[in-house]
Amino acid sequence: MGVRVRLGNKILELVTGDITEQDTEAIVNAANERLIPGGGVDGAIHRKGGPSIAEEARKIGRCPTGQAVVTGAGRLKARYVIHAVGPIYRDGRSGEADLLASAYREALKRARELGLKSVAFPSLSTGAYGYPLEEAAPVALGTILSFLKENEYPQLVRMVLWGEKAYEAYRHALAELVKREGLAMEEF
Ligand code: AR6
Repeated sequence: MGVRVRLGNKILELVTGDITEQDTEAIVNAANERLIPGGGVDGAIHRKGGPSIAEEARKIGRCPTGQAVVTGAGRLKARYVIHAVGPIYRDGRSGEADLLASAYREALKRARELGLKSVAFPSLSTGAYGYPLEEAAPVALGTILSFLKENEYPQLVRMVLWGEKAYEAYRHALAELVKREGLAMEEF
């Protein structure tokens, strides 16, 4: 159950749930620059996916804020984990929005490079990194929607929101975006 927007053969959808349970070809991790397993989404992915993810990440080494790198997904259903590093929120006037948009865009580029049809994202930066949900949601969804318009892959982007509060913030932001762009939002 959730909401979706269609752009030709491409879909952006919002659901509540757990990112580690997704059967999309890739899931995105809310990682840190050192790619060292932490808490939140990152902790859940490494716990459930097993040690191979951290081993691969260690070989890559670092990932600057606003960038994204790929590893396998260990024991998870997905084939790949795309580790994206969102910004730590300070005051909203320190380039956070640009860095957050970049983290989403770079993760989507990794999916495109791999020719993936489907990818699932958590709400980057809105946990330990302190980005307010209401500010993060329009940045995240605007970036994803532009990317879907301009690229053939991925074709399905699923935002997996942890709990009703996050889901409502994203649903509200999507409704605004859809209105502005003259698109239609469907419940499913
Ligand atoms: N599935 C989907 N969303 C989740 C899940 C889950 N299983 N668990 C939490 N969330 P966070 P960040 C939501 O803290 O803010 C780590 O230590 C959560 O409610 O995971 O980007 C890393 O190593 C929140 O809205 O990521 C970094 O050091 C969102 O996912 C740092 O935290 C993101 O919360 C990254 O912080």
